[in-house]
Amino acid sequence: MKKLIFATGNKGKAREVKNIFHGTDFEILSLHDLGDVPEIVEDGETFEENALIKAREIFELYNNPVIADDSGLEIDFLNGRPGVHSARYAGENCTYDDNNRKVLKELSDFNEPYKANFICFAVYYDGTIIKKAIGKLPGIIITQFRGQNGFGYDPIFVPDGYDKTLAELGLEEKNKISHRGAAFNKLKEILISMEEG
Ligand code: ITT
Repeated sequence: MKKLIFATGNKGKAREVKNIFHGTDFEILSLHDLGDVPEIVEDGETFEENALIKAREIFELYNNPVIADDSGLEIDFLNGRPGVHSARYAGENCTYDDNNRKVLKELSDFNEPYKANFICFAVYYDGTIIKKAIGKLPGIIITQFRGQNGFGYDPIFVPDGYDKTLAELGLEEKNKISHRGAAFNKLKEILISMEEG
């Protein structure tokens, strides 16, 4: 097995990405698995910059190939916010619930449907090589919270073509359509071909 450290402290993301790499020769270890989740200052202006900041910092710490993602929700009426600020949109130490409520409060000035896209920028870094992949999931924000699965904005996001929120879908079902599923499935294929030389 080839060890890949997933530079995330987000347990929801770790669960999803481990499922994507299940059955491959890659073993995914999250920062929680390694025991320590260092504070990383994500001060990039784009998802790409922040994903690379996380990957580089964790590579320096463990000297082992790393994968990372920076992701978020871009809402049309909010000019792409919360975007790169999705994790702490309602402030330092806020909960997912605080973020969801803040988004719904801001959207209450507009008329439905509230169009949005989830974006995931995934990277691989091994000290020399950088590989990148992006995934996107279009949908709408709804004003009622529905479902218990997933994390973050999942309970208020209904993907286009679905009538369930992401929090009402199972993990595997979410991975088949999600921004993270798309990005990491692409990255996985790139890494498998790299291994095959
Ligand atoms: P790491 O940086 O440690 O990976 P994080 O949660 O801080 O964890 P990001 O900086 O990439 O991750 O912020 C992503 C935020 O965007 C996340 O906290 C959620 O609020 C939201 N988000 C991203 N992907 C999501 C998904 O699949 N479902 C719901 N919300 C998501």
